[in-house]
Amino acid sequence: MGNNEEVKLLGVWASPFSRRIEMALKLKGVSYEYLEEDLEKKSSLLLALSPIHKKIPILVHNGKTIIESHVILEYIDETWKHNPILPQDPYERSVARIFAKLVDEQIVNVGFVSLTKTEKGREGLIQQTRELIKCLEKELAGKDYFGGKTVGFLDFVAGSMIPFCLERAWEGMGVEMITEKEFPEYNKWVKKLKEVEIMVDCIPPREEHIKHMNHMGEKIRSA
Ligand SMILES: N[C@@H](CCC(=O)N[C@@H](CS)C(=O)NCC(=O)O)C(=O)O
Repeated sequence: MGNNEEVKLLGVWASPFSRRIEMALKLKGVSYEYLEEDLEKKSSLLLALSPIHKKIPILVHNGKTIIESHVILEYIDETWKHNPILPQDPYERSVARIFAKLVDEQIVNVGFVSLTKTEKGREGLIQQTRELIKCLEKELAGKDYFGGKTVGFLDFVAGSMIPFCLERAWEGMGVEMITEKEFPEYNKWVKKLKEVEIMVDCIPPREEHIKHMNHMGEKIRSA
């Protein structure tokens, strides 16, 4: 698949936004060239491809540039139609998109702001994040994955962001965020994600990732 096509992904190893694109490409079996970016010193290719946004991930497919991870995921799904990523049913598809927005807008906003605070300022934000994650807990009830029996759009968005990024950041600060007792469905889902080869392939190495998130948090707090 994709042998005579040009598929390039500009990403960053620790970024959930580019990791989720790799998950989708792997699910589709599309071969791609991965180009690691340094966001402190963005490459001329990145700036040429995305002069306004200047962010990763960027997908290049046969000379066309696609940006914004949700848009890229939809593009991949519509271009390579086998192993669908989004639900086939229009209502379920809308639900998946709305939950993906909840993750990337609300949960990310509150969850990562907690990193910028000192211990005292953190607790309220952490509690707010937990409340938001309860919506995901409900959505997972009775399912293996958000996508049902197989992983899909929301598993990529939420999976790359919450257990394999945000929780690691909190862990670096000594906060146990989403306990088994309070979030049994969520924790079952995380275990199931670790059984999926394409997901495991895209999870950043744990210790290095925690260190990286800690370093970012310290940098923000001391700024
Ligand atoms: N909404 C974007 C977010 C992407 C994003 O925030 N990328 C960050 C890295 S994690 C970035 O490239 N930041 C560079 C910058 O802001 O200068 C998406 O879903 O793709």
